[in-house]
Amino acid sequence: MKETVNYQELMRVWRNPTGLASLTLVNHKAVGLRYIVTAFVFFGFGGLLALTMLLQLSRPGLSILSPYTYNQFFTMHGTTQMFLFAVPVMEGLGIYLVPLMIGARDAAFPRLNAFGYWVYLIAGVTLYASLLLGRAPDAGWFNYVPLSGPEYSPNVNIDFYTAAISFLEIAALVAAVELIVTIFKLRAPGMSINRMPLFVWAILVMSFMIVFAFPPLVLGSIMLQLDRMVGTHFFNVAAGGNPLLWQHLFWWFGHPEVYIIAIPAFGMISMVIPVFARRHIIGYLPVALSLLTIGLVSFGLWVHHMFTTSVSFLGMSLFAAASMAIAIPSGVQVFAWVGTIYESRRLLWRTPLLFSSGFVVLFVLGGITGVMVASVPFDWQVQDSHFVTAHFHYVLIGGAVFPLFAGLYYWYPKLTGRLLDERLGRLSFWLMFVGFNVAFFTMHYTGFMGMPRRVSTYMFGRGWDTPMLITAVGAFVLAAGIAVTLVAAISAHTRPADAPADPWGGGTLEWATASPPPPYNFEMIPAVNHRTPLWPATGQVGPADTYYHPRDDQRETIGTSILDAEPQQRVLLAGNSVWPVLLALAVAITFIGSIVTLVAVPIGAFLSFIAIAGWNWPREVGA
Ligand code: HEM
Ligand SMILES: [Cu+2]
Repeated sequence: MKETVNYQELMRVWRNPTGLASLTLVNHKAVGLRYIVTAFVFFGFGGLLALTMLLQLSRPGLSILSPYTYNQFFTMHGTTQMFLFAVPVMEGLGIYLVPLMIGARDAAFPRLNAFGYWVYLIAGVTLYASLLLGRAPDAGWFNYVPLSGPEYSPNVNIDFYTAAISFLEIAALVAAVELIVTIFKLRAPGMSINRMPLFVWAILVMSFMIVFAFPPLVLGSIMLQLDRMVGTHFFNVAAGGNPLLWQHLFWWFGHPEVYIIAIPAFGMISMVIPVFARRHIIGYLPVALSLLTIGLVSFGLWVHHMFTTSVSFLGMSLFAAASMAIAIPSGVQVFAWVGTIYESRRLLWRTPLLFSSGFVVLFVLGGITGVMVASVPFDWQVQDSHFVTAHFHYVLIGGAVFPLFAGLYYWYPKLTGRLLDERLGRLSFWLMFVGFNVAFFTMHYTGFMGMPRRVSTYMFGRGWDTPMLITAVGAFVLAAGIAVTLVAAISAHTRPADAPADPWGGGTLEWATASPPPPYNFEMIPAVNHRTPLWPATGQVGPADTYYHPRDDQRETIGTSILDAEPQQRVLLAGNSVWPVLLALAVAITFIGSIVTLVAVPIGAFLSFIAIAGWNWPREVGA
């Protein structure tokens, strides 16, 4: 039975302030949207850098970019796409969708959420400011020492890298912590861990991976910053330091990073395919377990990025074997997706399914070249060539951007109340799919022909000019495809927001509330007794008829037990506050200020202390 809901109170308590006061809002949907939109803006910037690079390489001997600028461009491109686009966009989607999927009114720590966003924004703007100043990082996205050390890079460029990256990763870490607690403690009563939507599983695994992968990166960049600024010798051979230490710290983070991006993408595909195949996914349990396995095993692969260093043969063999083994849990997922499509009796070929199928094809291809480069002698041949660039774009664009577009077309009505145009969606898909393959399949060949990555130009007569021209043309077609989706997204907003709550017939809880959802998500929290509570085939219509009713006059949701989701407590959630943005600014002074002067560090630390005190100042409940 439903109790009466006091909508007036709900709206008052959950209101999102507008204008300047919107700096204070903390609601997970507002913060999630900010993450997603900001990440796509950075994706656009990173894409423009890539197009300029390929324009430069389309003919031999061009001088659109000087070698010095070219170095900044590929470094900023890689850094942008990995740190400012791929990870934040996945976290943003998690922040937006997870509370809806698990039937909570907000995430566990709304203020921390908002704080993370501001940190991310400031770090991104700082990196792009360095590019505008012509002083962007230029030692590649993995920033190897000794090239990036004080001796060979005395300029400020690398300081931007070390300061901005260690600062930025605070954002990734707080979002991860916040998502883990939300998933463990705020699931609707009855949503035991084996009933969680697969996307929630994926976000859980991703978040744990972030918690284990990012601290070594932060540590490494702080150590490098100390080498550069106060003359420590962590990486300085002459003084007993070790440059390989940087590679270990970086790739301990860097390899899992690829899966930190790919796992949420897998999760999205596992949500989209069943809805358009009109059946449950085949092998829910193996799929969930293989997500976990990939997460674990991916921490044992990092040395495959170091096959051309002095690591022992035994070590290399072990890491090569582990790198090949990860194809197994990845394969489990592929079989589940293909099987689900194959077993469907009523496939709905809409844009989300198109992008999902395109993903499966590209991901398999990227996986195959991955197994190839996991073989040590093969890697020795293609190391640092365009073959590697081709391989990792198959994994990153095929394995993350395509699923992201599938997810975008699928959840856009939930996020905005507007469906994206189907014809534009198809056009966008085909342009992207064809353009991508023309560009990057060709790159494998150029790599075999010996074209090294990270060169700003090359000479006539190497046999690279025709394939590079084809690659450039393909990249522009890919970009045109992305632009079509941008047009679709903008034109959707010229139409009224009239999307129904569940336009695709989805089965999970995010479709049980309006599109877009009200700020409090659910007036009552439904009790769940099935993996797809909205699908009637299981003998029940709609969410179970038991509801839990948190209070309407304060920000409240239901806390449940970790495994079985038995209702345990009412959880009081924090409201809007100015302190998250102020704390982000104070921490920014510490990190970003250190580029200019080390005095900024104690000043920033002191201001952070004040902001943390303000954040925790006792206040009235419900205020
Ligand atoms: C939008 C289409 C894209 C195009 C046309 C493109 C093109 C390129 C090219 C040509 C390079 C090699 C530059 C060189 O070595 O001289 C490169 C490097 C790279 N790309 Fe992309 N890329 C795209 C999207 C992405 C995405 C979405 C990601 C990650 C999620 C990504 C990650 C990287 C990384 C990590 C590097 C290595 C940078 C370095 O060497 O430090 N790219 N890209
Ligand atoms: Cu790797």
